[in-house]
Amino acid sequence: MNITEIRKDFPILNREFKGKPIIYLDNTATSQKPRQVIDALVNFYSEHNSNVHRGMHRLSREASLMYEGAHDKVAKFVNAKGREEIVFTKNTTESINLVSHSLDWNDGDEVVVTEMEHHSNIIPWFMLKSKGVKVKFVKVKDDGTVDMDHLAEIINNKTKLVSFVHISNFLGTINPAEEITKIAHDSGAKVLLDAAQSAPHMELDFNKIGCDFAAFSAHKMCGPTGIGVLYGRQDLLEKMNPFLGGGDMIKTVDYDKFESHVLPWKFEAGTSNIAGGYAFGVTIDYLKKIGMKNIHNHEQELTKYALDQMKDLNKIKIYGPLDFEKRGGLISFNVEGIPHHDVATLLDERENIAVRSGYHCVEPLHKKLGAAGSVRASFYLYNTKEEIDKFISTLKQIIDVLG
Ligand code: 7TS
Repeated sequence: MNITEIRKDFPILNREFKGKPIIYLDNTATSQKPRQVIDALVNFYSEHNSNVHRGMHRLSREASLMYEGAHDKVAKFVNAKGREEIVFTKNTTESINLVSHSLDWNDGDEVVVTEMEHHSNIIPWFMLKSKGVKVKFVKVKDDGTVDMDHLAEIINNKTKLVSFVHISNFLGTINPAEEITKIAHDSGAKVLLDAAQSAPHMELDFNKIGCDFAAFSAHKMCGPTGIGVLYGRQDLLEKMNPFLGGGDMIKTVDYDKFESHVLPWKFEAGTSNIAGGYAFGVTIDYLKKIGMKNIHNHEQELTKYALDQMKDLNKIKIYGPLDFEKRGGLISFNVEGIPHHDVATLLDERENIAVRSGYHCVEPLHKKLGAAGSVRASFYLYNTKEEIDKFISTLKQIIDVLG
């Protein structure tokens, strides 16, 4: 993997502030976009723009094929059966909300999530309270991994769904997706995998993992904002009611009834983000050309490189597993005596280093760990060891002066 060549694909990496380059380490929030994806958006609007599934004219047929073809590319990328298992949504959040709205809930049903979930995988289940649905949390152990004994303890025949994050956007932990799925299935529960942080960074095979649903966002994997995916097993999606009603999701409508369209269009009501969807297909081509295994290996190398140095720094508390092989390419930490927002602001002011600070939408676990927030550095395919060196040396300076 030639990082120098890859970096040339990302125009934003040429930007400078005060004569110095940007060091973008906020990839967990959103990734940067390669020229190929930006060009795809421009090309769609310049040459092919039209609504899909609505016109007999050539432009509409062309746009429909481009938009539909992107579903096929995503299906292959995650080893789904085909486009019928791939619903385009707005983002991971909408995908999870689609499942919470469309599954058939009964009073007393339980949803099991882990203590390390993003708010997007907590709030949609809390919102089912009026239907009598209860949310249970699996404990996270001191080493930042899921307590599998506790999981087995709290799952029972009332558990309708186990919904968990594949790679934590706070701890970085890679959860044992196949193992958790098996435990859930053995007790008759369905499984939703929050793949927002795994789909961009590793090879994924939803069929092998065995999950019933999975959610992820294009914008975290070099794609445009406003496009997300809900993967769902075809037999389950067939039985579920549509989340939104309107144009394009119906086969027939009368004054007293309607019949839903075939999958996946049944869940894609109204005019979709057509250009974004098409450009997402181009994004998948881009990632596949580089190779997901190569991307994962590169990030693990960067993570090991950064962790090894950070472990030796004074006054630093690192969250999540210390073994780089058990985590994705992100490191959340705090510096004793310096508020997290101050660390982030100083990194930015001194060397244009973009990191995130705050709760990262994982407020309950921060509170459980006694943290009012944390600083998070997160890596992607275009980051280099030189950037990590700059990040570490600047962090050291900040600690020396203020810590
Ligand atoms: N799940 C996980 C694990 C995430 O990291 C995020 C976004 C989401 C769900 C929601 O994704 P969205 O595309 O619907 O917004 N995480 C972050 C973050 O860590 N910083 O900003 C967004």
